[in-house]
Amino acid sequence: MIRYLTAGESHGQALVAVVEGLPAGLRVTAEDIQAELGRRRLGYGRGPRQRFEVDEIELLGGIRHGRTLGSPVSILIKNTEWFRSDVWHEEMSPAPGATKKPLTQPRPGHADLSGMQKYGFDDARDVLERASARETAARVAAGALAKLLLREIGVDVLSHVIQMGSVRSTAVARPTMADLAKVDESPVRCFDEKTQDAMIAEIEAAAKDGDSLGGVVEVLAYGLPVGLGSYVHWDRKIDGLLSQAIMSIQAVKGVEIGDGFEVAGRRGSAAHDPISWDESTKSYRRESTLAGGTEGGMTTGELLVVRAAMKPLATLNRPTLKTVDTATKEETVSFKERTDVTAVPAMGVVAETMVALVLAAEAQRKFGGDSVREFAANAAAFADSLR
Ligand code: EPS
Repeated sequence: MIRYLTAGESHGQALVAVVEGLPAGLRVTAEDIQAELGRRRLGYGRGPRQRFEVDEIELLGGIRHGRTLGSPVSILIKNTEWFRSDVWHEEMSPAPGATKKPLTQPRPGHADLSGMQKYGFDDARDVLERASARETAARVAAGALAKLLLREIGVDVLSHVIQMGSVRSTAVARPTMADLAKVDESPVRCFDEKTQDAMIAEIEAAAKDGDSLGGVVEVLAYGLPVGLGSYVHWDRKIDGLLSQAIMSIQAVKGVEIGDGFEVAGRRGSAAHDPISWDESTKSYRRESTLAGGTEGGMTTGELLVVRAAMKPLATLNRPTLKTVDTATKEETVSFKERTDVTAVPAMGVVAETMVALVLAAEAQRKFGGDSVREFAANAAAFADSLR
């Protein structure tokens, strides 16, 4: 099964992703991974760093002649920031030494203070360099491989922004894979053209005030097989696995499967997706998507709908947040850095990644196979058995 690890700090030399457990024979090019990394940098409201980070990768192992070997895939993503500035060579040097500028004004809402206390650091930089959402570039590289594997069994994962700050889209139409280019072209990755401009205005207003914004993204997975996850044990339920993966994304504070929160206020008679038989495809259908494509901890084979709510970033340009100087214990304000106004559009791409990694791992658990051919044949045989 797919397992992966990321390493690296935001202003260190590079990020690394090691992805283990992919079957042999999966077609992969550096461009496939590069394209996903490019999508993660999209979005109105990102800070100056995104203008020069290129997320250039090197494939260090596990891929030969454009195909996975079944061995761990190792991907290096250089941090342009480190290469263009001597400051970071010194500040992030692995050699013994000490910084001349410890950060001692932890930001409320960031990992800074709890991280300093937990690991015994006097400098918030020891925490923030790894807590930074820069790390998600390595996840997206791993997720690109998961998406390619899912595509072998006809599964596609995409996302769109449905809320930016207080502006929420009320459109019911959902994008399909054919619409993904259009979503990515939207400066806020919003499928609903009517709401897009209000979202941009919301970002501009927050930027003017030096403030930040959160929001909500919706991740959709099309073409899923029935039965990923399981009802038999709490730790095998697909909803639980997806929620953990989504909640692991920096600044995400809420997750919803289908219309989970809205349905809580309905009566049972109006809260479930009716089942019908489709003679043309010889398959069962759910007539609505309230449950978001899962029942009893398993995929139903319908559209998977997962939402992620992101809080506004804790680094602000202008307004100050009250904190305490950890060196003097005196009241002060959190340190200011260049920052993004919002990272919600980028978070959507990261959320796709996390969903794809969970689905790919669970598909492998169900269908097995050391080669992609074996994996796909097992998935096809299972689909046939249901007809
Ligand atoms: C981040 C702060 C900003 C973001 C960064 C995440 O970086 P910096 O402090 O270097 O300006 O741009 O995101 C990325 C670099 C990225 O690639 O996503 C933070 O504090 O989480």
